[in-house]
Amino acid sequence: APGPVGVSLTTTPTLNYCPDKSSHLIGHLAGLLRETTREELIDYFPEMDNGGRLRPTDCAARQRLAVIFPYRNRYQHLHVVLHNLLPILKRQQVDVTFFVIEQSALSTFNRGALQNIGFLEAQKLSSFDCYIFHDVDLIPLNDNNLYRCESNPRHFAVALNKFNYRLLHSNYFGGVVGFSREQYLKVNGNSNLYFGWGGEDDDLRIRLYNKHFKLLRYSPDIARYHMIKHTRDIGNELNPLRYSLLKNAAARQDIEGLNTVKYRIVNITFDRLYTWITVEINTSE
Ligand code: UD2
Ligand code: MN
Repeated sequence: APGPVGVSLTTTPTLNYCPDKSSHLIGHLAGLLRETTREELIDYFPEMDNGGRLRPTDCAARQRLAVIFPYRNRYQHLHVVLHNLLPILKRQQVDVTFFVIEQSALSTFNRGALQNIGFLEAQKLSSFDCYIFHDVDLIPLNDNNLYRCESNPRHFAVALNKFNYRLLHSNYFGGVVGFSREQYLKVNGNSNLYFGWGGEDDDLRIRLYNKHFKLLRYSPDIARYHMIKHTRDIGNELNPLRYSLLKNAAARQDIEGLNTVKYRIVNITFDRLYTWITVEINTSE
């Protein structure tokens, strides 16, 4: 059977393909909020392969998914979210590999650049069909929110507890978003110019519209998340340049982004739960 439209197939199955929709889904979920650790999760999910890959054992997934977490100093959030995601993705019969892209402490946080780095580094290690960029503090509350790529980019985090489970506005593109490999290349990834909080998600949505993509969303009932309560991190202060950068987001799209991201790898660890990549981001553009 062929894969979904617009998504190339890179797995060579020996098993039959998984059904289009898994029969194991249960719908609404309460969300597990209790704190956990890496060690506990390794015990709970012995089927994880080194580097943080989970895949169905009884069928061949149609896509290989990379989940990319832009990350710094959020150990608790990361592991609580993984504790929630792993059973969901198991039931969805997804072939997923988790990447933690950690920005070293030297510079202001840059979520867009980290997402670009995650894409490039994941691609160096294996061939993925689908990339989901995931805030480290968002817990899915319905397993019908399928973690896969389709003919257009998807906004997964539509309805959040912090916005009373309503879509903030029709252009909102924060939290969790998904692109096929081809889609991410076409939009030239994220802008690398947004240091600190805000704007980078709007920039990415402008890029997507500018390349004539549509934005896919499930209903708020399905695309529902709990954001773990937190304050703003040190080193991720409100970005005062965000509005002026957004003004020429479209004009910059092809000359600044995935094709210009500058970074230095500090360390790569292939852990049982994730591939953990620590990077230094160049601030002198
Ligand atoms: C919103 C968006 C987020 C992003 C951000 C503005 C939602 C649900 N999320 O998040 O996608 O657009 O606004 O930049 O609307 N992080 C770290 N360490 C840090 C700082 C950030 O790991 O020191 C990562 C982590 O994955 C976090 C994400 O960056 O979830 C976004 O940062 P946030 O959670 O502090 O910002 P928030 O909740 O306002
Ligand atoms: Mn958050």
